Amino acid sequence: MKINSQLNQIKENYSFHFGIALSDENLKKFAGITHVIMQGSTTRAKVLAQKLASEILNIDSTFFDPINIINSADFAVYRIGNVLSVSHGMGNTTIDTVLHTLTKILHYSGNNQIEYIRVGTSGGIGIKPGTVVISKQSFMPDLSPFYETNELDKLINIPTKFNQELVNKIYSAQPNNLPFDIIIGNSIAADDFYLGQCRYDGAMQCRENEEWRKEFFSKIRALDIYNFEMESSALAAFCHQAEIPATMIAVTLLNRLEGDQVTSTTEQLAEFSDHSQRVIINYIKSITN
Ligand code: R2B
Ligand code: URA
Repeated sequence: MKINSQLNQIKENYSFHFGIALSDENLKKFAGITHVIMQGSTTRAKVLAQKLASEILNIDSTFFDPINIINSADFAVYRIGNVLSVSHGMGNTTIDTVLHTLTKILHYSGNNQIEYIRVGTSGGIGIKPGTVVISKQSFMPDLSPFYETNELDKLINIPTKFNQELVNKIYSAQPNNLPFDIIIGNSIAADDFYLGQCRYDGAMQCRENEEWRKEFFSKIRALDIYNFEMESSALAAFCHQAEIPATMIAVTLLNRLEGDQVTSTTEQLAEFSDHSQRVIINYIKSITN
């Protein structure tokens, strides 16, 4: 892990976004971590913590309620063995704040070798809903392989390639009889769910028509892009700079060639969410057993 060297001269006693003192007692809770699994919602982070506890630590989840080790209305962090199950909210800007906050704490706690994996949901392009995509590379909406962000008025570009070795390890850890499709491909991180992904069902009307959108969708498939979501470029860029192996495992909730609305039932959505969580559990089990 490569961290800002200026941190050595800055004394920090409190994590504002996680609402915890950076005391020895709290830092100990973050020591010895090997994997950080990130999902959008606090509920999904807790569900994964329960599943990991039962599948990796053999804890009967009927009698176990994971403890959130931070104190924030926006985010949650659960620890299961050497794995953290973390929520990151929605969008590149939100996950960026979580990445800085968490990585500093992990650094102060003496961690050095950690993998970061986002386990998310996405909108598929031309693939069956429920398919899981492991990302090799994240693209900006303009199809550049760099996260473009601003340091005040200075535009900066950071590469958005994920760690290929980690991608292959996760893929190889899956059994042949997975009851859903899994592919390795590329992803686009859009600026939002509606106009950013050219949806016609937003409160504001898109400028572009269906013909233009169809052409764009065929163009991105030629770049091996299979899904839209909203956090992968910030994650890839952050981890590229920090030299943290990272990727994203995202299930597709719909096929954008067939519509804009997510029409699945609550049960189907829970099942889809279980697909991407199953993939990460298989991987974690393969390296812990
Ligand atoms: C996937 O789903 C969310 C939008 O509904 C967003 O956080 C993402 O990347
Ligand atoms: N998340 C997204 O960002 N887009 C979708 O279409 C579905 C989930």
